Amino acid sequence: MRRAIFVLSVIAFGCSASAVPAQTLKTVKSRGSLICGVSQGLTGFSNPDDKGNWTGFDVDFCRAIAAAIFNDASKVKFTPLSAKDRFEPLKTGDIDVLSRNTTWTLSRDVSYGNFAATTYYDGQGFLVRKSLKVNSALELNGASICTQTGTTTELNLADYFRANNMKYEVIAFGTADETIKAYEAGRCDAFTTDVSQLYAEKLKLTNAAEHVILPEIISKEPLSPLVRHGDDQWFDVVKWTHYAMLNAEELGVSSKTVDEAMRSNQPEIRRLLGIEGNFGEQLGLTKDWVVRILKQVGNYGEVFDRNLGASSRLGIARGLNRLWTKGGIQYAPPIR
Ligand SMILES: N[C@@H](CCC(=O)N[C@@H](CS)C(=O)NCC(=O)O)C(=O)O
Repeated sequence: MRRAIFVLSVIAFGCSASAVPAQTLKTVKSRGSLICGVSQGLTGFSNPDDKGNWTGFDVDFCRAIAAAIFNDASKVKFTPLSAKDRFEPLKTGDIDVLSRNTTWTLSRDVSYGNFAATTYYDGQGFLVRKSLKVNSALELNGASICTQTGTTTELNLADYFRANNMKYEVIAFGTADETIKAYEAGRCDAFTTDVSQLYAEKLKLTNAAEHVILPEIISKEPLSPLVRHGDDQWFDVVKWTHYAMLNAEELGVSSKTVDEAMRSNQPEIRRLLGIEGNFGEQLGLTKDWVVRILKQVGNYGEVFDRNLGASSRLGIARGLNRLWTKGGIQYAPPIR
């Protein structure tokens, strides 16, 4: 009998995909911090300063998860990952969530985990020197193009040139820094990546005004945080962190107005802030999970604005990332 139980448990546990526990929320709570995979340095999304303090849109997303869990947005350890090596640490359990300007694609969804929600709708573009006198990507026939390995960027580039019957030479590097430096040194005619990243990398050029982003957007790059397969509770926590921040913006509740909003008699606001219902508890969190996020990190619009938008060095327009009520496609399911 005991042997039978042993054999059964080997079948049940020994044959599972990996040794990583399925209960990530429990693991994170008992560890006392969230481990968040980010880029190796990309202004606006995830970037460390000289003291090792990380800032950015993807960083704030992890801080929001930590705020919801611990009521302390600082309880996050950031693990910088290259484009090529970003997925493995999720599988092995070395990170709890990948929040690294990562495009949601079918094969990544099948192979690496669950994409929680599109936090940023992006698309791929090209940066060229004005002196090249090129006004459209369709004039890049025969050009050499700098890009980064292990990205969707490389694949879209091949598609675009093939579809338009144009020739090109790709020069690929392991990091964003190497890629932009090679472009600046004149090793290639154009630099290609997601447009948000073109804005970020352009800031590193000695004379940014001599370069221009071409008008074509050649792909869809829905950027999303990624969690492991097989842990629905954690998937929900990460997904609803984004949706809570979006719903808060839609309802006009921000870091500045949250205290006042606690006195609101609007049912949607009362549910958002945990005054009515037990939505936080349903996720394995506390009633005030959204209040914690809003007080410590802010709503979606505030996070966008300070890292990527009008109040940032990048100055990227909200564009597709406006709320659905304002002409964009950011739309959150309701909290009820
Ligand atoms: N969204 C694309 C591109 C992501 C990507 O890694 N882009 C580079 C180009 S700027 C980057 O973020 N590099 C930062 C780094 O190397 O840490 C993808 O998911 O494949």
